[in-house]
Amino acid sequence: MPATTKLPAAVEAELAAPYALTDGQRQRFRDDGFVKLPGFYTAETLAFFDDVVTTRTLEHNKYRDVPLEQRNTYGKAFIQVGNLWELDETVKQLTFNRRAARAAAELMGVAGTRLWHDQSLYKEAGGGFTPWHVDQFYWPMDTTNCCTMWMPFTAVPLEHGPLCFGKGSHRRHIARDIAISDESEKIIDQAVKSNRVEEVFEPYALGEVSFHYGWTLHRAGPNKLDDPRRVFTVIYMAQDTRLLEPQHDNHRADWERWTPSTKVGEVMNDPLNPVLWSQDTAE
Ligand SMILES: O=C(O)CCC(=O)C(=O)O
Repeated sequence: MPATTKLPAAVEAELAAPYALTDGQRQRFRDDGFVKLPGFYTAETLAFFDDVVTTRTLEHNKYRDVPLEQRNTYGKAFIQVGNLWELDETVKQLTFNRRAARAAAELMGVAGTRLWHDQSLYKEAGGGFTPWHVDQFYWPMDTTNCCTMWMPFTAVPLEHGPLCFGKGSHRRHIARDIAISDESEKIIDQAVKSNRVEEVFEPYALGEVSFHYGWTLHRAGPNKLDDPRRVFTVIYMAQDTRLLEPQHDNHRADWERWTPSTKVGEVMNDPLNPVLWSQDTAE
């Protein structure tokens, strides 16, 4: 693994400092299933990590030699590289940052957060839409207290493919048993419309991030611009989350990849799932 690059002092300080969440933001997250937090990271922090995450993502891009038109819908949607923190000590400092792990805990109202995994999601120039789906379909967790931080390295106007959320859909039990696919796009789109779920599709300002629950319906539009939509995500779960008996192959694959030493019914205390922030150890 490449040696750690020393973080600029201002970046290091920012990653350790809490984000001042308001009561309104916490309430919106719980009511709507997502919240967008402006000014979460500064331009300096974003530019610093953009470089290293982009380098590692392109190095590990399995579609390097496959043109967009030869890929399926999922392959057109983004280049996806998981657990970059295992590949790069500098990225590890981003994935493990206490600012975001604490915000996730405070939004969910739990005593601490554990890492599920990180991933980069780069929607190439001309890349396709991300079909409607719910993330927790894939995750064998015994809790609803799990969420993703979606962190773009740039501002994301509508033409760049920001996330679109189904407001309040984490409480509606809509289409929870479908893997992301052309089918999920069609079925969930119909369900969203027939259940009158409000679709919230807004641009992201530079420095803005969003958090969404594992059961929140979401999708993203295509990238109509000439530069890639460069996004990093970190997935958190409550620190006491236990492994569910897997229900299908996607659960089994995620178990094997993201928490291999955990046994069914145990707290996910695998070395891949450290507690990143806990009120018991907070300074
Ligand atoms: O970035 C995208 O297009 C999709 C992201 C997503 O589904 C997620 O982070 O849960």
